[in-house]
Amino acid sequence: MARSAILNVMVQAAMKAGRSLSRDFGEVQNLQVSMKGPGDYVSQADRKAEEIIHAELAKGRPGYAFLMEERGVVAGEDDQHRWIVDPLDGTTNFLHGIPIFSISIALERQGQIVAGVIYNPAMDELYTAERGGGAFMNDRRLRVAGRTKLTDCVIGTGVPHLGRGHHGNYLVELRNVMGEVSGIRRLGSAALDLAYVAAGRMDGFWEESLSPWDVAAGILMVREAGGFVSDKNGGNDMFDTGAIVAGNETIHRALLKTLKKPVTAR
Ligand code: 2AM
Ligand code: CA
Ligand code: CA
Ligand code: CA
Repeated sequence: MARSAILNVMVQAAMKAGRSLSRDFGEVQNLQVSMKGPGDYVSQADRKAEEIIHAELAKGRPGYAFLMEERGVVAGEDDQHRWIVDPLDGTTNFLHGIPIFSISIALERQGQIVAGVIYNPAMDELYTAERGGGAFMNDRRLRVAGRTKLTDCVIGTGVPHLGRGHHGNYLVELRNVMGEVSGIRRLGSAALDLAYVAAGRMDGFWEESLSPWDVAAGILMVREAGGFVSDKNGGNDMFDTGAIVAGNETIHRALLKTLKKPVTAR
């Protein structure tokens, strides 16, 4: 599979940052951990990885703007292009020595996501997608799972921290989904959750209170693997609402319906 020049720039940045994360993994005592908000930790590992990605992308495509989790907005002269970067998705896992974390890099052109890279350095799994060009894990083409009955499905989710807005309603959603599926998984990296849906490892995924850097690359990954992604109303406002629902066409629709159900009696 030949990668485009721009995807190569993104892959190089992700792999270089991945080497930095791998060096820091297990060194939590040296990482100056602090809390940004309820349950939201940041460490030197996040900041170093972000530094590397910023430098690599700015070198590869000078002038593009950035939206990065730790630095925030970095303006660029080029108003057509924007990088959306999460240097370490799954910081909580990382700091606990759980090897489920990733780097997520997306490129927007005129407001449309055109390329995405998600990399899990601990498992050396590299997910790439380009608009119209399909999604890949390492060199293997990805396709979402084909299951069509929720009862057969493994569904990923993110459990919102107590301080996050929709915490109360989440328990209702979880109970409703639990009652209809074969299993629930909570990986702790929204970018990897979406990559796993693209790879057909999980049949679907939903979470709320996410930020653009958590989902930008993953949205393209799932769509390029033939899947469907929306906000909780079936619209395309994932960045503004922070909510995301993903799966193949049938499971995506079924999840949207289940998530709207009121509390069910037991
Ligand atoms: P992070 O590790 O980059 O912060 C897990 O449910 C997902 O939610 C991850 O993508 C994680 O990204 C993000 N996340 C974790 N804690 C969060 C918080 N307190 N507020 C918002 N997002 C959070
Ligand atoms: Ca964070
Ligand atoms: Ca994140
Ligand atoms: Ca992060």
